[in-house]
Amino acid sequence: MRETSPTRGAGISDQLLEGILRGSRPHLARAISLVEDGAGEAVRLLSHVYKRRRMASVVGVTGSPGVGKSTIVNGLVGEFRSLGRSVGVIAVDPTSPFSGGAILGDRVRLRTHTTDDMVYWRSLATRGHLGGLSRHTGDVIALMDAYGFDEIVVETVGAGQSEVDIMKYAETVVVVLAPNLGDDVQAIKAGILEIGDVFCLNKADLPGAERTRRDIEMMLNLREESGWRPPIVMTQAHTGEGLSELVNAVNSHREYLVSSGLLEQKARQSHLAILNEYLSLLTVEKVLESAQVDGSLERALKDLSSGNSDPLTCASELVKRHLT
Ligand SMILES: Nc1nc2c(ncn2[C@@H]2O[C@H](COP(=O)(O)OP(=O)(O)OP(=O)(O)O)[C@@H](O)[C@H]2O)c(=O)[nH]1
Ligand SMILES: [Mg+2]
Repeated sequence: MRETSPTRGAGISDQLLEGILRGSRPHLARAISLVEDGAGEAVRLLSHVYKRRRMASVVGVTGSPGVGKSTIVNGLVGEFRSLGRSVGVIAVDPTSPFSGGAILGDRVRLRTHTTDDMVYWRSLATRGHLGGLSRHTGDVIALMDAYGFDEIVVETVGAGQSEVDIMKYAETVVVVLAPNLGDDVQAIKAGILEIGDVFCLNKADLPGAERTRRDIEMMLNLREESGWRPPIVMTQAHTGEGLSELVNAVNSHREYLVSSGLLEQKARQSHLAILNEYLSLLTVEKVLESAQVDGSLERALKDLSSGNSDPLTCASELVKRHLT
């Protein structure tokens, strides 16, 4: 049966919610666009969606540009499908602050499984949001979860420190590395080591793979002891080699989270992150709005340009004035 598209106008959030819960793809697509556009109806929709979460497993895939993240995500989709699990994929694209368009306009999009009903791909633009994730990532995960995907895979822009963001939403973070990338060793040192639950050494067909594996191993030895020792899985994502081992490693980590009780802690972390996003959004909006009305914003801007005050003082005065 052909699925009808949601119509415009009043009651759109109710229509979309109903469609999503019934598993309608066009409704899910429309809802994600609504959320991305920051439309007013999105707020109402999300308030219902967050109550209808089914708790899909969320896997984050992160790493430097070009290490093979998309190829791996593509392979993971295939592996999950062979286990009978449905998959929603979110790929976060970097957006140029100048053009508003994707920087990597000519990037190869690896999307097989496009005719598979149980797989859905969606790109989100970061739109200048600090960090490698779109501001809406948490909301889109909630939408895909309410829709009923068993697995949600998020590929993030590999942009150094910002990769840390993915931790807020993913239960399992796969850090992808490739042999002989001097930068990667730097990245490991810069904190990426702490965020990996599973390390994937991709492009294992290239020379130097074994040495890089030992480097990662050594750095993992320096990591603080915990109940989970992140495995290093060697893959050749372009041929599919090692991908089932990668899925096994992800599943083992999941089992560990459940048996150790850490899963609950992760959920709290993710709720806190989303709450944080909304708190910042709402408080900034409120302060700016009322500061505009009573002229205190204008005064602050004047003080700044005349050098009579500094941004930190101005901001705390505005917060004191308008938030209490
Ligand atoms: N030799 C080799 N090449 C690979 C392997 N996996 C992926 N590639 C190639 O590496 C290139 C980059 O792969 P992508 O999957 O686009 O990498 P990415 O990390 O998603 O890239 P960005 O999203 O642009 O950061 C492509 O040409 C792939 O075909 C591998 O295991 N070995
Ligand atoms: Mg990619």
